[in-house]
Amino acid sequence: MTTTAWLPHSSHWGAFSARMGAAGLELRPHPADPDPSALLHNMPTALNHRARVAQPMVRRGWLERGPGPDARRGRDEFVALPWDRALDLLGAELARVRDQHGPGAVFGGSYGWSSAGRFHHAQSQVHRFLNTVLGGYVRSVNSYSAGASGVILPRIVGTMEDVARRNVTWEAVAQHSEIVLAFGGMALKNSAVASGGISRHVERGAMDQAARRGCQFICIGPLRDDLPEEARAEWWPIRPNTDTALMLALAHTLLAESLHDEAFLATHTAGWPVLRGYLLGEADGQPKHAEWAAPITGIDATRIRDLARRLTGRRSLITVAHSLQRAEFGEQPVWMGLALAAMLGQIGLPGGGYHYALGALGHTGRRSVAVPIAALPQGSNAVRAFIPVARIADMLLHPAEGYDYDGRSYAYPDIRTVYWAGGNPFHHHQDLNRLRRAFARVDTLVVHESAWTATARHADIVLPATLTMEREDIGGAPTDPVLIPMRRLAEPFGQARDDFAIFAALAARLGREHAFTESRDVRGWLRHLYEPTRAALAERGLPAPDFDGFWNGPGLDLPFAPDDGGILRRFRDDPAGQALHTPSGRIELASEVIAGFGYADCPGHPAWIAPRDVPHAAAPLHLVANQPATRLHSQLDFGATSQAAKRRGREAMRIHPDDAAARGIADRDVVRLFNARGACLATATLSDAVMQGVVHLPTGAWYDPEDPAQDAPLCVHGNPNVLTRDVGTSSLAQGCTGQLTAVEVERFTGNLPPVRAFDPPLPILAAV
Ligand code: PGD
Repeated sequence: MTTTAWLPHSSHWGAFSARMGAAGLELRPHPADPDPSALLHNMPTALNHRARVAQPMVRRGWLERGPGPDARRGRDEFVALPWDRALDLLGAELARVRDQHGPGAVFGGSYGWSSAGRFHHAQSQVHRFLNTVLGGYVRSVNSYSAGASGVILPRIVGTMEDVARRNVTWEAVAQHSEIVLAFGGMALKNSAVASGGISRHVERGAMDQAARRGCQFICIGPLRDDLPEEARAEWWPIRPNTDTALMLALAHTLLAESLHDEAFLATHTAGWPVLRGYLLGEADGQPKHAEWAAPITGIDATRIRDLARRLTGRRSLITVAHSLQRAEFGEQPVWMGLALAAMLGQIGLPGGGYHYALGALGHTGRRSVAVPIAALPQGSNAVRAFIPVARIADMLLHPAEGYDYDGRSYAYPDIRTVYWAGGNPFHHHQDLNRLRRAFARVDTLVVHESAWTATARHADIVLPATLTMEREDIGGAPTDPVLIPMRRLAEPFGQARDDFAIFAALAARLGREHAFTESRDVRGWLRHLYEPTRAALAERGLPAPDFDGFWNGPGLDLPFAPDDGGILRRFRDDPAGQALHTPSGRIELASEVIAGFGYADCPGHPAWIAPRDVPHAAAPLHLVANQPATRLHSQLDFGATSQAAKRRGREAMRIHPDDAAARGIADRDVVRLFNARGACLATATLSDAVMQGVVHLPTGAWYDPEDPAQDAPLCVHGNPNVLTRDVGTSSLAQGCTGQLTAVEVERFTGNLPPVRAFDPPLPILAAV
């Protein structure tokens, strides 16, 4: 397929247009984008990469011995099968599990970011298939992004949508904020990405505009570049996972010096006397003053008190990054950040108050689109069982065992089949050696993938999926002002098929094709999903072309709703009439409901609970394992931007020059990171943008075990999730704690093993 016409398309990291030239795919970003993402350049090289899955594959052991637990997953041979045979086998296996064990034995949580289109969204496709064809599945709730905050925020202030999306906008920051205290920073690599698509990256410009006006940005965190240069920020290095102690000390100073807004606390909050008593140490005898926090955080007490004073008498904004809650007791900084903002009394004012996760994604700090954007309906799920998403290995390893979550006790279901499309657990989950043991226990693991990720390598049945560029779709997000006709840019690789086509063929084998497809083909679905947007535009008297007009255009402009400050502005202005949906109708600085759960790891008010996963003699460094800057999670790790940032073919780990010198490590040395759970190689980059005592290895390098037959093989490529802990944030939310752990690092002196993560597994056998 070669076309000289530039055709529109979209991705989570940016809308663009492309054409297929003689030298391959050429891309140009959306013309309205002031700051396009370099992640776009991962796309062209992906189309024909050797890492692509070319045809259906079935693991040899599964083919020969049938379904059942098998420790050979991840190191067995694969057999290439024709589509019809692979689908027949899978259809029969799904029918077996449904008939013998019921749909409650199928885990279809299938967590993952998938791709940007509204229709081919793989997670929605797999959920719709399991609901309409099998009768349901065990689902997962919450996300790896916001596991703790997603549970606690609704109990203390409002939903994620209201607190992280429809809250302080970047326009308001640019115009009104005077001091922004950013716990965990607001790194542009995170806001470059918005699920569903983004046509304008505005964050750099907004911070630049604010800083030029005199707004002071302060980055609290172990990495200096978690705020961009344009913010002209002060960097306050802090010992990882001690932000709650700093927040408490800032709050204590405000209280001790009567700088807090007593009137706002009286009219807009509940539980202030409980929090005040805790700050003063009434029950535990320990006032949470700056001297108390200094040795915990590593920040001098005088500076803490000065910072508290600087926050008052001006428009202050407190932001708390997702990263802080992706750690042990991650609920606490989310709650205490809100409490600190409440004490400052600015919540609901333009550019002021509290914005959880501002800059965590390109959705945050945006106005909402005023017309609906349809998504694929998923049908209804007859299975009630669920797990908090990051508890997957616990579920597979401990069927029927009990666990606590959000005030109730549950038992893990007994899972026989795991079905994954659009996610990569060998990227997103923690303690990967434990995950391997967990996946060894199921009867069948099915994966739809475009490339040989480690998840595909551990599957029994691998079905080759198209990349978004190889299909037609509609791109749009509720925070972006353009609906994009995503035109097909290339022919499918090898025998790859769309997830929809795969599920339609399986549904036919299970006698439920119409229930799944509703007798629509892809174009039929796109027309159907476009209609609500068109109708709403027409109703407002705005340009509303029919589907063909939209499809042949460059993208349809969508109106934004006004920047009204969301629920917090309304609540500020009218606390009785616009009460919050919390038990008290107010911001809860203490929660009787949470206190009633009786959890020691999440008490009834924000509290300092010393983390257990901290550096010690055998693992003396903090590891920060955060989002990468050169790819989205693990997607297209073989693409040009991601590859250009690797050093000696491995992921780059940043280390402070003093920590490197103490270990005899030089820039570009290959190093081994290790702890009791696992080990990986990476290449050292010496940098004083990382505080001493901390090393930084982002997530997303594809897991590449040197010898998969071992229990805890060395990952030769640099996936930090071989090191992280698979433990929930607390009994309240059971969120993922992958952001931080403790490690040691040494120069690697052995024979350097090759990186094989992007080579297809060998041998691949032909079917007999
Ligand atoms: P991705 O790499 O985006 O990671 O975890 P997630 O699983 O979402 O995986 C998406 C997969 O879907 C890719 O393999 C891609 O090829 C595939 N895919 C894309 N489009 C399609 C499609 O159309 N069809 C099919 N069948 N497949 C498709 C991300 C998760 O990781 C997240 S959201 C967070 S916030 C967490 N962050 C951290 C962290 O900070 N630290 C650690 N240690 N661990 C984390 N894990 C989490």
